[in-house]
Amino acid sequence: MLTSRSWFFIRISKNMTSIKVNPTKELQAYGLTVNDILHDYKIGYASRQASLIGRKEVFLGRAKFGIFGDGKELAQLAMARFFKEGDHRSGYYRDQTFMFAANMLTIQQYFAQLYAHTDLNAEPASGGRLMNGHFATRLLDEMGNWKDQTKMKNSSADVSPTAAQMPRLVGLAWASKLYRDNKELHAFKQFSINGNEVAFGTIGNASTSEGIFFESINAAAVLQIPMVLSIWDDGYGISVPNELHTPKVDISKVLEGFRRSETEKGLELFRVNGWDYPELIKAYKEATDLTRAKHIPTLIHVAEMTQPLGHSTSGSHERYKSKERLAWEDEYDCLKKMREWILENEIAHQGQLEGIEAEATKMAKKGKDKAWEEYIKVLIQDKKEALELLDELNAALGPYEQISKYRDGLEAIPHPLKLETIKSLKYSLRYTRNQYSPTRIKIRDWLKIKDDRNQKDYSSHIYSESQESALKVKIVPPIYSHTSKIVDGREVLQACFDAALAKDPRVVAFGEDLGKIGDVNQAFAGLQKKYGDHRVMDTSIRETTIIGQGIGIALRGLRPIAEIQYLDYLIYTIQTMSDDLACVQYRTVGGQKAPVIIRTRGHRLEGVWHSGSPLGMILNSIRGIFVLVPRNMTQASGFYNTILRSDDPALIIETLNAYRLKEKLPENIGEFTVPLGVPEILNEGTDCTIVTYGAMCRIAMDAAKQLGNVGISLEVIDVQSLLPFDIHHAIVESIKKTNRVIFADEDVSGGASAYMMQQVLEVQDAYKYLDSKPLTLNSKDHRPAYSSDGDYFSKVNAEDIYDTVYSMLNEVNPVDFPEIY
Ligand SMILES: Cc1ncc(C[n+]2csc(CCOP(=O)(O)OP(=O)(O)O)c2C)c(N)n1
Ligand SMILES: [Mg+2]
Repeated sequence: MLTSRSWFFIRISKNMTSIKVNPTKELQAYGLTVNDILHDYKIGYASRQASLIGRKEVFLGRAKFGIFGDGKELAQLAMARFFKEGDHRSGYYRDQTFMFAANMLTIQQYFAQLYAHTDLNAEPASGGRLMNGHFATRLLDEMGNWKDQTKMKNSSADVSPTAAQMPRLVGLAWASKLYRDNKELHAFKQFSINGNEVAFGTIGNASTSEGIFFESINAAAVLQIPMVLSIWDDGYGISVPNELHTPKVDISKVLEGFRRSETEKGLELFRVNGWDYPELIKAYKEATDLTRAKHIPTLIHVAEMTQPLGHSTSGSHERYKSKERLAWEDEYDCLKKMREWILENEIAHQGQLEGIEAEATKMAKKGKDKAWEEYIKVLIQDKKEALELLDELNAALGPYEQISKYRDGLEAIPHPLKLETIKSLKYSLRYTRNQYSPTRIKIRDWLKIKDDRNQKDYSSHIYSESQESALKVKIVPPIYSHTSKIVDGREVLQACFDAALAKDPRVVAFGEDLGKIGDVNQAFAGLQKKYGDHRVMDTSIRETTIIGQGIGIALRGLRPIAEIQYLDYLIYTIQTMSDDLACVQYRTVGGQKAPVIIRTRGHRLEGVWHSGSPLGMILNSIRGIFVLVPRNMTQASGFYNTILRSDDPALIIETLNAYRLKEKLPENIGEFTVPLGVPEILNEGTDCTIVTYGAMCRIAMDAAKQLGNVGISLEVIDVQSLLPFDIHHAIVESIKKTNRVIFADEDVSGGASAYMMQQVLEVQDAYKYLDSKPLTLNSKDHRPAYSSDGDYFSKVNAEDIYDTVYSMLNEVNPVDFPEIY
C-alpha cells in the first residue's frame, strides 16, 4: 500500500508515472466507502443536470443569464469531502457541485437564485440580488447577530470580478492563525476551535493572471495561514487560452518558487487532473490534513478540466475551441471518467449507475420545478391583484379601451415581472389622472405597498440594520478636567488605540510599519510591545490584501483596524473595498457583515503622492462603508470608539498635518464617542457659511479670522462625516441665517464638494434660502505640486477663501466691500 506521501511524489514526477493500485482499497484508506463514492457520483451527476437544465431555463427566457459548474464536478466533490464545520469558502461561480456536496445549498435554492427569487427563505445567499452561481451562507441571524460558525459550513459571499475572492480568502485563513495563537481569543468559541478551521479558495485558471492573485499567494505564503486554494484549470478564460495567460502554459510551473522546502516556509503545491477522482480525493485529503494541522498553506492545481457547456449562456465555445479540443473535452469529461473508473474497478455495475443517474436527473428537475413554482407565486399574486384593480377601475370610470389594453396585455403574460405589473397600473393612473374614483386611491395605495416591498427587496442593507448600527451607538461626550494634559495629536490617538486594545481582545491592528515602529506617525508606538505581535503587526506592502485580511477576520468575528499608510495608496485597494467590503451586507441582504475599520491619513502634506484627498472618487465607489474625515485626533479617536462599538465598516481618514498639533487629552479616551453624520460649527457667523472638512478646517478658520478683520462674518462648518452626511440637516439651518454658502475641500472640482452641494441644496432644500450663487472651492484639477508653494498654488488656501467670500459680499454691498483687485 502506498502512503499518501509516496503517492504524491509519484504523481508529480516528470513522466507522471501512475502505479496501479486497487483504487477502492486505497480510497477506503482515505475514509471512503463504496456508498460514499456512489453518493459523490450522484451529486456530481445531479449537478451536471442542474447545469444543463439551467442553461435551458435561460434560453426559455425564465432567467436572464446563466453560468454553470459543468466540467468541474469531481474536484469539488473531493473538496467537499474534507470541508468541515467551521471551515470557510471564498470562491467563484463554478462551485455549485461543492455547495451541493457539502450540503450548503440545495438544488432548489440554486434555481431560486437563477430566477432571482427575492425571498430569503427561497434564496438564502443573496435574496435574488446576485446572479446565479454566486454562493454565500448566512453567518448572521435575522437580528444581525453572529451564528455559531463552528457548527456550520461557511461560505463568504461571492463577487464577479475575477480573483476578487482572493484578498478575503487570505483574511479568512489568517483568522484561524489569530484564534490559535492568541489565547485571549479562545473564549470566542463560536468562531473557532483552536484555529483548526481551513479557508478553502477556488479560482479559475485565467483569473490567476490578475495581480491580486499573486499578491494573495504571496501574503498567504508569508503569513503561513491555513488556506487550501484550488485552481480550476479548464485551459481557457472565456475564449482566451492558457498560452495567452500563463508563462510556460502551466500555473504550477510558475508557482514553483513559492513551494516550501525543508528549511524554508512557503506553500505546499499539488497538481492533479480534474477527471481523476481517486487522485483528487488523495490530493484534497493530504492538502487539508497538512493545512489544518500545521497551518501550512496549500495550493491544488486541478488541471485538465473541461467546460462542456461553454463559458456561460452568452455564447458558444465552438467559436474558439478547435475540433480536437472539443473531442478531447468530450473524452475527458470528468463525470464520464468517473463512471468508467467505477465500472472498471467494479465499484458498481452498469445498471446501478443508470439507476443513480435517473434519480439524480429527477432530483435536479424536481429542484428546478419547485423553485420555479415558488418564484412565480408572488408574480402571479401581483398580477391577480392588478387585474382586479384594473377591472374595478374600468367599471368605475370606463370602460376605457386604453385601460383594457393595459389589462389584457398584463393578462397575456403568464407570470409577469413585478415591473410589468407596476407599469400597467401606473399607466392606468396616468390615463385617468383627471378623474376621481376611490379605485384610483386604492391603486395608489397598492403601488405604495409594492414600492415599499420592492425597496426592501432590492435596496435594503446598504449599511447595518442591526441594533449595533453605527448610527445607534450611544453618544458619550469627551470629559476634560483642569488637569487634562495637553499633548501632541498623535498621543491622543495612541491613548485611544491603547484603550481599545486593552478593552477588547478581538481588536487587531495591522499595516505597513504599524507594528515595530508603531506606524509612520507613531500612533501605535509601544503597543506591539505591550499587546504582542498577534495584536499589533507589520505587513508587507500590499494594500489590497491588507484590506482582504481585514474583511476575512471581520467575517470571523474579529475587529480589524487595517491601516493603509497614506490615503493616496488607498487607490490600490479601492477595488476590493468597492466590490467586496462595501457590499458584504447588501449582497447578502444582511446575511453577513464585515465591520472593518480602515485607518489612513490624508489631505495636504507634501507632494504629488502624499497630499491626496480624492474624496469624490472614494465616496462614489464605497457606499456601504462609512467615510469619516475628522479634523483632529480627538475627533478621530471618538470615531474609532464609535465604530468599534458598531458592526458597520468605516474608513477613517486622519489629517496628515495634525499629528504634532497640540490637543487636550480627554479623561475618558477609550469611552467617548463622536456621532456619525453630525457636523460641528467651528465658528459662528452671519454673512456666509463655508462647509468643509479635514485639514481644510484650519484653513477656513484662518480665512474666517482674516474676514473678521474687515467686518465679514463667516460661519465655518466641519461636516466631519461625509457618509453619512449631516443626518439632522444642520447645514440648512446655517444657510437660513447667512443666505450664502461655499463648499470647500481639497478634492478636484466636481468631487466631494459637488457631493456636499447636492446633499445640502437638493436633499436639505437649502436652495430656497440663498441670496448669492452657491459656490464650490476646490484644488486644481491636478495632483498637488511639491513644496510649500506647490501646495499653496495647487490646493485651496485661506486667501482663496477670503477672496471668494469677499467678492460674494462685494456683489451685494459694493459700498462697504469695494473691489480689492
Ligand atoms: C475583473 C474582471 N474582468 C473580466 C471579467 C469577465 N470575465 C468573467 S469570467 C472571465 C474568465 C475567467 O476565466 P477563468 O478564471 O479561467 O474561470 P472559468 O470561467 O474558466 O472557470 C472573464 C474574463 C470579470 N468578471 N472580472
Ligand atoms: Mg478557465
